[in-house]
Amino acid sequence: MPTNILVIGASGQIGTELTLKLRELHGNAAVIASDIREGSEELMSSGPFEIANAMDFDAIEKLVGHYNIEVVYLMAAMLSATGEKVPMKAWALNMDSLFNVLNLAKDKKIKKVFWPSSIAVFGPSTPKEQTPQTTVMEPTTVYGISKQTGERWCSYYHKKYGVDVRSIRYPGIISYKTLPGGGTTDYAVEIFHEAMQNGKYTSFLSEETELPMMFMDDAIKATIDIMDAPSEAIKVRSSYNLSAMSFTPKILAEEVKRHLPEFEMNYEPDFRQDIADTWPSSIDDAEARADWNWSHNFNISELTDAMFTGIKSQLV
Ligand code: AKB
Repeated sequence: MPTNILVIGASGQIGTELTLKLRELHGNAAVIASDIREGSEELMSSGPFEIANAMDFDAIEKLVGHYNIEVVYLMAAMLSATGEKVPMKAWALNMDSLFNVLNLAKDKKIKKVFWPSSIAVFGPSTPKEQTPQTTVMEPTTVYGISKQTGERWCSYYHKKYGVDVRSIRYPGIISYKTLPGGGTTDYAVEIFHEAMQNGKYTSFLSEETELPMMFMDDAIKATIDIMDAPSEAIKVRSSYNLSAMSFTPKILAEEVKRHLPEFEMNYEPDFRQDIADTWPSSIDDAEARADWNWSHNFNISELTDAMFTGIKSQLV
């Protein structure tokens, strides 16, 4: 019997590619995608898909029972920029969905949980360069507060109830298959689409704003690697720092110019600048590398090449 897996929030930026990768690894029928909205054609046609609200405990419990689910990846969340517009909704979605899944694991209805945290758990009082795994955390966004709180609850459920929950703090994730929605790092995805369609882009972050970033393939690799690691290797049960590269909008614009020499970049920082200013510029992920052998494959040039190739293949 294959292990049946449920991906909640499967239609989103990371959920889409994670589901497709899990289907490649475990077989299409074993990976159930669910979301509150429909996803891409590839996601919907490659295996089971169920409309479900991550905040609805009964709906999630029903899916778990119906498909004999053992492992849940909870990818549904409201991100940093959108969360600031509707703080209470962001809090409700991010926390209720987590408790639903943690409680199913506590009651032994599922065996293993993946839940993503984010660099948004850090705040202005956190050391900005090579931010350590354990450090000051005073997030200023509702998204960051929900992720920091979620980390504490993951750790609590592991210690108190033996729940096998694993988590990583994603940096900005860059991909071409599904657009991100409502994040502060989204400029690093938008720039490629705008460059290829219009030859120019106006960044909502200033040219010197340095943030930690990662190509989607590495984010998926990390997610699968941490879930495949033996339980005793996972020593951090809140969430692991994870790092691949850091860059500014100006540096990324230079990379885009390698492919499109005429590309024009402008800067009009908006409210997202205030969020970015509170986040680290680089991350120390030594513990993830030591505990479960994390390593990344893509640097900024490889990421840029992959984005151009990927978007071009979608345009034909
Ligand atoms: C966001 O910008 O909100 C996300 C994140 C860093 O978690 N991409």
